[in-house]
Amino acid sequence: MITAYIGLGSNLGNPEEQIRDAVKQIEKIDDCALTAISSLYFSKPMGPQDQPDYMNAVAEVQTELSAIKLLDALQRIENSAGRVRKDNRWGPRVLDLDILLYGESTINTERLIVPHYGLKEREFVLIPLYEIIPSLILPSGESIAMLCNNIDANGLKIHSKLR
Ligand code: A4P
Ligand code: MG
Repeated sequence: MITAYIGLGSNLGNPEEQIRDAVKQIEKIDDCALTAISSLYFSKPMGPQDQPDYMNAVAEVQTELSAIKLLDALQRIENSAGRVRKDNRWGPRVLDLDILLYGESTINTERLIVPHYGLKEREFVLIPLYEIIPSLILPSGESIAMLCNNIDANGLKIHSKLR
């Protein structure tokens, strides 16, 4: 059994509804139990500024799935939310589900890079992660507490509880 962390993000359509719906879909993944969920946060867009604000959250799961099977399941949820893959980097999206951490694993394959490459620079990932597991140490040896201390919150704020 592996503990993995999933980042949820949305800034198109109805972001709150899409994130709440994605949480329900994650709960239904076989061989995967949702064990914690952060609050739902408002965040300012990273990247192009001419796009709507985001809503972000982080989920903790305990899973028997391999990392790639977990990615398959998350991409099915993204696709069923109507996600259209475009090549505009950091552009707006209906639903983005990223594997932030998969146990202590470091993965570097064509389809999957874990820990997620943006993890340490994103307040909308670090702060929700800290909310659910303040004692977390990354595979790099860095603590989530130290990373949160050193990041600009960039207007990040709690919108509502997800549970
Ligand atoms: N992939 C590799 N590693 C992973 C991983 N750890 N988890 C591959 C998930 N997927 C991973 O994904 C493209 C490919 O990455 C997948 O097919 C998978 O094989 P994608 O979801 O289409 O693209 P992406 O991850 O969204 O990449 P992109 O466009 O660089 O976006 P980012 O970096 O995720 O940023 N501002 C705020 N406030 N909040 C946000 O959530 N998100 C973005 C998107 C921009 N600005 C934001 C937010
Ligand atoms: Mg993604």
